[in-house]
Amino acid sequence: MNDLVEFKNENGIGVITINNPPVNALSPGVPEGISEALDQISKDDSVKAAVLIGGGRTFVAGADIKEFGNMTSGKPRGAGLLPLLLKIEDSAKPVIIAIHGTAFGGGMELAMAGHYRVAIATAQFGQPEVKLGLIPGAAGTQRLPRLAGVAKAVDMCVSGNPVNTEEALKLGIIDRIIDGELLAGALAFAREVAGKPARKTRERKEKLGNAEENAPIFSSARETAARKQRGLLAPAKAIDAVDAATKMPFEEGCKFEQKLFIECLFSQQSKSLIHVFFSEREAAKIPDIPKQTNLIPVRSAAVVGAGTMGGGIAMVLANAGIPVLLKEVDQAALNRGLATIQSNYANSVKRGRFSQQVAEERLKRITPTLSYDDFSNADLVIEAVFEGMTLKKEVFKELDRVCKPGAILASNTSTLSIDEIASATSRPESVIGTHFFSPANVMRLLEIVRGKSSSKEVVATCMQLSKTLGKVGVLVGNCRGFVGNRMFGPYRREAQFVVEEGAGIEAVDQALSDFGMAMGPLATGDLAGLDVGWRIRKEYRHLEAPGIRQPFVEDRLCELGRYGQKTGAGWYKYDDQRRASLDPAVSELIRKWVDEASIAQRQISAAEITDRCLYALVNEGARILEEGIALRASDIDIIYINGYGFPAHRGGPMWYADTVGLKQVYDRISEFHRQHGEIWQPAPLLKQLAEQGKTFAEFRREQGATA
Ligand code: 3H9
Repeated sequence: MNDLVEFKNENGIGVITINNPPVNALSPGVPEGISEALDQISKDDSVKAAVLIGGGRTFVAGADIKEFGNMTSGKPRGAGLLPLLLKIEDSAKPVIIAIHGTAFGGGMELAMAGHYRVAIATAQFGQPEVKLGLIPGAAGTQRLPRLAGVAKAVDMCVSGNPVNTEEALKLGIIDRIIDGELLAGALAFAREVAGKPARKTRERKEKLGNAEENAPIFSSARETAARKQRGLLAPAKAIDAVDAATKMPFEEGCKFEQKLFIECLFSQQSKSLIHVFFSEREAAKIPDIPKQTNLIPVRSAAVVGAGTMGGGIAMVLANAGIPVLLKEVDQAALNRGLATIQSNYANSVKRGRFSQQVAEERLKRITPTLSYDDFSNADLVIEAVFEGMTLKKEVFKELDRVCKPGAILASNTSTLSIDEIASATSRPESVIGTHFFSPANVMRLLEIVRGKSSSKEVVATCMQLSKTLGKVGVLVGNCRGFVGNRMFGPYRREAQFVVEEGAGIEAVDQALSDFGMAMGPLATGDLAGLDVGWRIRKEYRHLEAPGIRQPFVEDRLCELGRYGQKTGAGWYKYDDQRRASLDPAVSELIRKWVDEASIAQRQISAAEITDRCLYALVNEGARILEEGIALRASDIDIIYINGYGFPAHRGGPMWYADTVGLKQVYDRISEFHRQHGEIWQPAPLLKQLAEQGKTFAEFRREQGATA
């Protein structure tokens, strides 16, 4: 055996334990170790059955993803795993797989090769490969339909979502739930089945259905995947592979799966999604804040402002079990805020997300108030009032007066300086930005803005809190708009410029939507409210350099009261169901305005639209990276994927630029610079990396920003 796999003979039952922390991934050495243990079991007459179990916190979370990330050619280990799975299945002595934690990906495939599976109640079972742009590559698409049936196998392989123990038992994925200690239960089970004939999963056919039953399952899955997983390769291939299981003998089905798996593995989409997987985890690591930094216990919270953001934030806290005070200035505003919260919870119950009882418990954790009186108990206060510096400073002055020493004073500002807000208090070390995204109870992103005085404890607590709240926390530095909104400015600026230069409104949104953005930039403006940006632009107008071209259409639309969806009109017009349609009046107005401004009109291709918008993001991202506002390029990617609808299969804007090649991106930006002037000045870091033939990802490593 080796260090990764341990073997013991427990009174006639061979126990094989995988010890590859943290998640027992099938790294090199693990399959080999299991194989050697099986050899011993087969040779030893005193052993009547085997139990395969994971040491530590889980069974097996899959193949070792680190091995996949950089693969461009060669034979992936998935292919190497197949013979081991056959060896397990062909073992003359029954192999019982004992599962706790997760049996995911290759772990699930390993489990399905056993003759029996037993699990504790909290275990999870899944084929999440699709989330990495892959399909199962070790016969998962062939064995799962044989155990769970075709429809469920398609669902699990295409959605990547796991099932719990109870469902796994119902589906036939497992044979027994173990109530007490897993190993003891598995050993008892092994003694029951030892010596009896055991079935091989690959020989089972009873759940494979027939062509007539299966056809609608596959066609509806294909149609849903094309709609819901737009632009992704893996879901369709997963369906094809399960389809093959119903039509081909097992061995042929495995070969077919292998071919599709390899196509996915060497695709750019998979590399991008694997980048996203590791980047999300890396974002949690802050180089100068060690893991053992003291955390401030957050047992109670308060939110100032019961508007859309404040109400949403209160719900997020309440959902995580944290009691929260919700403060407004007058009863009417408080009532409005509470009514929205109540209706949001009622909708969730209606949609079956949770029960009425859960909704009531959550609602009970939110205590409305008109005063700061009870704030002295709060461990964390989040301010979510109107976006204006004067008002924010007034609130923080008051918080400084009423809150206990050590309480975290956070602002949900999306653009304003955290340092200036902190200056209104006598304790800037306790002040930090927690920038939630709308709707706060839905969006996963939380930008955590570190002020120049924010203490390490406060930063570490907020990073940890993001996990408790089910968010992806990304630490950013203090500057106007931080990372997300600072980059969003140039992106939306270019979307407007191309319209001013002759592109159609729908053409702009379509181009970015075809690229994979969840929504086009103009439609996004209408959704968020055009007035938000308008107010911010007015606040900062005095800082603009004179003579720099500014987009004007949105300001004019706002002057006409067209704020977007909420007023029934913005770039588009909306019916009472908020369905958008093009408004010829807007197109006419724009043509009139651009004529008055003497902006030459021309045909603009979809490629130019996407380059203009996306490279504007990238150029600003490069400045942000160079200034250290983001710790690493991948943090910017995570912000854009989770907060701005950037397609994960493109890896985020900085990763996308790396895949295009920074030299090509730099050349195109230089071309825009020549055509459109100062506003397109290439970021110095982009120029430098392009000249050195390097990537943004490499810059991150060279700067030592990773932990
Ligand atoms: C596959 O199996 C293909 C096969 O079909 C065919 C070929 C055999 N590999 O998420 P956490 C690391 S594809 C390597 O923070 P949690 C992770 O990076 C795979 N490393 O913990 C992190 O490292 P660090 C299919 C992995 O408790 C640490 O473990 N499987 C892997 O919140 C802790 O992770 C999947 O897609 C891995 N497979 O969640 C499952 N998994 O501490 C992917 C984790 O240095 N994994 N790490 O930052 C997950 O979904 C979650 O990690 C899991 C634990 C639910 C398991």
